[in-house]
Amino acid sequence: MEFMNEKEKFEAQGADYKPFLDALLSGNQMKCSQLTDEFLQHEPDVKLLYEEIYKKSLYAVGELWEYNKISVATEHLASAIVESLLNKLYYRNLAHVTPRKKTVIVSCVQNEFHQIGLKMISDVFEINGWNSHFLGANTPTTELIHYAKLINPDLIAVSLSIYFNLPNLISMVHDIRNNFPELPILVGGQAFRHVGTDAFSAVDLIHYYPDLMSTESYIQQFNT
Ligand code: B12
Repeated sequence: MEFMNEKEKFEAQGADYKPFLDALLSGNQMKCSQLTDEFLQHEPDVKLLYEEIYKKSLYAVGELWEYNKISVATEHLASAIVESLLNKLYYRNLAHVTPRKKTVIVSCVQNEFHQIGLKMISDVFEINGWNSHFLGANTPTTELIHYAKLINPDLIAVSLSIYFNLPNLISMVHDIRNNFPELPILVGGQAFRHVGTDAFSAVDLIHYYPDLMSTESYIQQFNT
C-alpha cells in the first residue's frame, strides 16, 4: 500500500469518506470544498466523488441522526453543504457540456423532500449531453404533467426516498403513462430497497436503477 499513489489506493480499497464526513459534521464548508478539489485532482470523474464521498457521508449522517448521535440541525447543515457543493461543481465542471440534444425532467414525487440523489442523477444526464430540467423536491403530479406538456421531454425520471410516499409515485407514474403513452420513465431512490419494484411490473417502458453508474449505462444506450 505504501507505494501506491492516491488513484491506485482508491481503486484498491475505495475512497476514504471519513475526513469529508468529519468536516461535514463540524460544518466546515471550506474543508469540504478543499477535500472535494483534492479528490477530483486524483479522480476527475464526479460520479465517483458523488457515490464514494458524498453519498457514503450522507448515509452515515442518516445513521448518526437515527441513533440520536447528532441533531436535526447538524443533519440539515450537512445536506445544505453537499447541495452547495453540487451547485458549485455543476457551474464549474458540467454546465458547458455540449451538444444538448435530448431533454429529461427529473423530479421528486409529492411530499418527497430528499432531492440530493436526484440532483446527482440530473448531473449524470447533463454529463451525457442531455438538457436536464431539475424540478427537485415535492412536485405535485398535476404540475409535473402540465410542465411535461409544455416542454415535451424525451424521458421523465422520478425519485422516491421514503417508502410511505410510494402511493404518490404509483399515481404519478399512472398519470404520466395516461398522458404520455410512449414516454420512458426512470425511477430510483433508496425507498426501492424496502418496497422493490413490483408495483410497476404491469407498466410499460419503466426502468429502475439503483445508482449513478447503472443510470449512466442506461442513458448511454438511450443516446445511441
Ligand atoms: C438529508 C436528509 C434529509 C433532508 C433532505 C434534504 C434535501 N435537500 O434533500 C430532510 C431534512 C428534508 C429530510 C427529511 C426527512 N427524512 Co431524511 N434523510 C436525509 C439523509 C441524511 C441524506 C439523504 C441523501 O441525500 N442521501 C444521499 C443520496 C445521494 O442518496 P440517495 O438519495 O439514495 O440517492 C442515490 C440513489 O438512491 C439513486 N437515486 C436517487 N434518486 C434517484 C432517481 C432516479 C430516477 C434514479 C435512477 C436513481 C436515483 O441515485 C443516488 C446516487 O447513487 C438520509 C440518510 C440516507 N440514508 O440517505 C435521511 C433519510 C432518508 N431520512 C429519513 C427520514 C425518516 C426522514 C423524515 C421522515 C424525518 C422526519 N421525521 O421528519 C423526513 C421526511 C421528509 C419527506 N417527506 O421527504 C430516513 C428514511 C428511513 C426510511 N426507511 O424511509 C433516512 C434514511 C435517515 C435514517 N437513517 O433513518 N431528510
